[in-house]
Amino acid sequence: MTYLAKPKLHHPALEKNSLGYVRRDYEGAISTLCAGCGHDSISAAIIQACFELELPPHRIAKLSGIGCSSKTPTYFLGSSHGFNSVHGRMPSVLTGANLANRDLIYLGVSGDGDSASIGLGQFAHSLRRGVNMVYIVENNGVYGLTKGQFSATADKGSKSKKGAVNSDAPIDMVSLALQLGATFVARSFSGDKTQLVPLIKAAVLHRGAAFIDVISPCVAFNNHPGSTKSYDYVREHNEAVNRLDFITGREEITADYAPGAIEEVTQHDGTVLRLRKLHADYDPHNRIAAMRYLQERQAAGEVVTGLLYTDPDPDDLHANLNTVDAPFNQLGERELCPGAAALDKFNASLR
Ligand SMILES: Cc1ncc(C[n+]2csc(CCOP(=O)(O)OP(=O)(O)O)c2C)c(N)n1
Ligand code: SF4
Ligand SMILES: [Mg+2]
Repeated sequence: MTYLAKPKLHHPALEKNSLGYVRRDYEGAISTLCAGCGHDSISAAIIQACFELELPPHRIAKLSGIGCSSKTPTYFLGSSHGFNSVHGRMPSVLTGANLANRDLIYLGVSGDGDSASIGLGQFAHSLRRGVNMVYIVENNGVYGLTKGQFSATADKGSKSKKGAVNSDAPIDMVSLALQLGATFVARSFSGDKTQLVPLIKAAVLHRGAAFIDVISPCVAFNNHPGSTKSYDYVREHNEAVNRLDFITGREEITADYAPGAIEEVTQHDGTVLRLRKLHADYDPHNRIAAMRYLQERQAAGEVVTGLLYTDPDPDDLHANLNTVDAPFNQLGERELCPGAAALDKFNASLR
């Protein structure tokens, strides 16, 4: 059995959002991942973010590939649309779904094997096309589901559980996302919910390709000394560039950050991202500076986390293709088949 259903009853006094949903309405089946797996913490952060954003579950579509990470959509948003695709193919399925129905919120969940190995091409093209989505890679540096082989994000020189040394150079998903033109790029840690939840909320409301690389330790195969994706390693080397506070048009949701150098980023829909800068010279609007900073800190052995880059006024694939405002699946026969005269006119325009 790959999942267990949760009992439907819950305490009547649980906090409700304005839609009348409690947090549990955003949960899924009981997880069958290993106890302590970072992926479960990411699922909890997604549930929290969707509850706080007061999203109607039926407006969300969650898509994934294959892997322990790609199994996780079963464990959250049980009332949302879901599609568990083939290994490495989530981005193209998500792109197609998004083109057919632009009205849904697309959440792509993948692993480092799923996105940095077999699915690297799909990952790249979905970001460079600006597909409006939140793309989360649950990055543990191994193929967890197939029992712990090094993945393409494993650092050179890092060790497997049995002591084998990885001799290949790593792929840094965040650097790649920046280079490919993603308009929202962040990295976080599954063990840092305070940082991860506002990042997911901001990414959901970002109109364009939003990518979050979440370091997510695999307790079964990659949580030992010698691993650079273990809980201890990430806690010791975590270098956060900013702390986030997310504010909707209506109310401030979290406000527990100490005052410091504050920068506010207003997104296209009026929501505000408030960044408390931990590094005064860090500018999350400068793609090239972000790439340079990442490389410098990486060379010093640090794992940079936080909101690394955002374009406050991005364009998405629909804007680039100039598609109609209505979702394709709501167009009627008249719009989809306007007749021979319209076809002749269109063909003539291409001659
Ligand atoms: C086409 C294809 N090739 C290989 C596999 C075997 N396979 C399943 S999951 C996986 C790797 C998963 O790694 P990752 O995406 O990092 O997920 P994790 O389990 O670490 O969360 C592989 C190689 C497969 N299912 N399909
Ligand atoms: S094998 Fe690793 S990635 Fe898979 S559920 Fe267990 S701890 Fe998580
Ligand atoms: Mg993995």
